[in-house]
Amino acid sequence: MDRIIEVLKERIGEKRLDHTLSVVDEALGLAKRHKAPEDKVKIAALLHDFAKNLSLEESLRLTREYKLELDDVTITNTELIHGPLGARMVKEYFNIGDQEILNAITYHTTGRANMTTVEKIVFLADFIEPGREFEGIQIIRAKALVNLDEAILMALDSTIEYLLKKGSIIHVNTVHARNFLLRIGVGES
Ligand code: DGI
Ligand code: FE
Ligand code: FE
Repeated sequence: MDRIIEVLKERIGEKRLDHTLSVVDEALGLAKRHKAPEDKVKIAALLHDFAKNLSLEESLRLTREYKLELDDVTITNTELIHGPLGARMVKEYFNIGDQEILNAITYHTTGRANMTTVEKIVFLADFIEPGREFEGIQIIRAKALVNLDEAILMALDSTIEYLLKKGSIIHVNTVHARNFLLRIGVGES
């Protein structure tokens, strides 16, 4: 744990380390609340933004080096590439073989259909950690304590609205994540 924090400080800097440690706290709280494996949640939360501060150029170089196969939306967007690239990097740096931890890191920005509880918690903790501030966040924070799926649906709606307003590309995994929840009846009163 201490070693990981030392490496993180070097790699992502103080400010993002603060965000990361808030995500760890938030994620551990959710894991206790929803009875998820705390060890996995902790490692995934700690490493979720490992590739965040790399330039697109450096990210592409590493993507080639690791022979990572990424879709063309992910590969042209620094906001999206840091998830899958980060997962690949921490696998190497810290010898992490647990696929659920790696998936939680890979999909923490977009979400995806049929997430495991560990993936859901990392996705949500990143969204609602105390440093985040945007309209409607209080409702999502409160919802996350009682129902992960409903909170994630709200988070996805909020992200999609934000991306629409900005005129940004919306990754299909974000849409798949939302469609999946709607199909299983989440959000119906
Ligand atoms: O890395 P963080 O800043 O802690 O948070 P994050 O990994 O959730 O990244 C958030 C950014 O990613 C935010 O600016 C919105 C953007 N984003 C999320 N989903 C999508 C997306 N951007 C695009 N273009 N498409 C998406 O589907
Ligand atoms: Fe991130
Ligand atoms: Fe983050």
